[in-house]
Amino acid sequence: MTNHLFDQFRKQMPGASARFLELPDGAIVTYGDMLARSAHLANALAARGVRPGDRVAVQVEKCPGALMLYLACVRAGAIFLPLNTAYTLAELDYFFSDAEPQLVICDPGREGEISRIANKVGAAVDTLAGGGEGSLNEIANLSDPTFTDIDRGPDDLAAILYTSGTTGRSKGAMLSHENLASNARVLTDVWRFTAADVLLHALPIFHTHGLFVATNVTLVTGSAMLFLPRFDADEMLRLMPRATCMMGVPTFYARLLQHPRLTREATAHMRLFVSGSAPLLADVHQQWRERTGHAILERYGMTETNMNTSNPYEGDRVAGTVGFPLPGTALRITQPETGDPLPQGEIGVIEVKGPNVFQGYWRMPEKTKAEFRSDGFFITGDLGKIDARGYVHIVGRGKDLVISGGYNVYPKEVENEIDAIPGVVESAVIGVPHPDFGEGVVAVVVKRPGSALSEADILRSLTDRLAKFKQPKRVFFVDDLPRNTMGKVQKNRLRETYGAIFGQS
Ligand code: MCA
Ligand code: AMP
Repeated sequence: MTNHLFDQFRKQMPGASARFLELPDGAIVTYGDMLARSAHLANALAARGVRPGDRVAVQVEKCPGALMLYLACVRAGAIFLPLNTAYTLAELDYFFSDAEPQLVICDPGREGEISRIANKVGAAVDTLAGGGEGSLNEIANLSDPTFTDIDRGPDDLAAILYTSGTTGRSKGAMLSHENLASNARVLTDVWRFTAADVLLHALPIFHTHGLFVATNVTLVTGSAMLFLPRFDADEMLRLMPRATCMMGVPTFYARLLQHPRLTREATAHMRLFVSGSAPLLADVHQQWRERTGHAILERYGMTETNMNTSNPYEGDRVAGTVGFPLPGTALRITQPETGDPLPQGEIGVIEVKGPNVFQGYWRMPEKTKAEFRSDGFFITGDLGKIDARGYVHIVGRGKDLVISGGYNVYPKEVENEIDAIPGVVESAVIGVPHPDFGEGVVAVVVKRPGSALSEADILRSLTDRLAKFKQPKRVFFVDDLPRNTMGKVQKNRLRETYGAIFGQS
């Protein structure tokens, strides 16, 4: 039997007693523990009726068990569907109806409310929590500690990750075993990962960065992770002397720079700091270098493509650029409307092609077709250019997207929710500079004449509808939205008006 992705993990797997995870309290999960627990859980999934190709939707707090569940799904040939713990029931309802999972796994505290929406699509519900509680853990405890990995080829799906859409509807990006395996192998090479590495892991494990980039690179090298439940600057600095590398969103770096204990000595044991998911300010790059002596390595990726580019391990890590296309990934800059390649140095849309690029959007063949050129290049929607030395620069977004603390927020989705509030005529949602989150979400709203709606009313209405990170940090009321002659809302003018409200411009 071959299981394409898990076989890649097995290749470099060290002995059973080698450390895979170390928790903040010093508890260790060895590679042997990982093999046994993922086998227990894979057997539990099978016992719950999960068959190869079934979707397993998971919304649980970050804990070793959640990571084992990902590996159990891979081994069982199921499609892992991780969900941000911030998602509301309304958001989950959409994901379940679209993905039609066989099984939903959630925190024990949410079982009742989640069961109500999962049952609508005929999905069974189990629970799992960090302390070992939960119905799936109970079934796993009673099942076999060995499991024969299900046969899966390179093109079989390993995961579906939902990514919000410019139309306001989330799309499920289908990622194959080889999409994930190829990216893990390439990143291992370009970032020089070895079995001796210890990765400081504080990212959530329901998105590409923390789940695939960090975890899969660790697994294909047989290295270890210091596994934190969440980002905490004090904890990061306490553990850094025992780590060799860290992966983070720019907010991690901005927050660590606020900490007085961030010094050359505190980072002396580290060999690599990687940043991605959102633009890293050149100023943060510069300050980090001055305080620690390390040049942060910035890379660029997407849920649909895994990682596309990286600054070099050896050579100049240039602030404000995302480096070179990864080996095996072709990248070009084109004229957005026609797809015609542009001369070097000109700004256009970034397109990519390679084994890292996803298989399309779940049950959306038309949408998938629209995002690819006829020669197989995927249109990222990011605007960029390539400089004379070959470094890729991201200079803006062709898509209407806000990135807040590394989380994507599609304005259309938020506008749709605000427009549905009684008393609202229309709204425009924008991102403006924010000192902590990079960009902060702001809503500009036109209300009906005589309506007494307040900022607090709008925010209250969104509480059960949208994950907290998507909710506007501020709401402003105006009589009219600025529009161009075509009637399109001029968001650039709104960004100018509200650009300094978080104390930055
Ligand atoms: C939390 N809040 C946020 C965010 N996170 N608001 C806006 N944007 C956010 N990212 C809310 C909280 O609910 C809270 O609301 C208030 O803001 C302050 O929360 P705080 O305690 O300061 O936040 P935190 O819990 O410390 O979280 C901040 C964080 C976290 C550590 C930056 O958001 C995070 O881990 N981000 C990483 C996201 C990530 O992994 N992205 C990768 C996606 P209140 O006080 O009102 O309750 S993968 C990807 O993008 C591609 C593929 C790639 O290239 O990697
Ligand atoms: P996601 O949908 O969460 O996968 O987010 C992908 C988007 O994040 C990309 O299309 C980019 O707009 C953005 N992104 C990721 N890494 C970087 C980076 N290093 N610099 C600028 N934008 C980035």
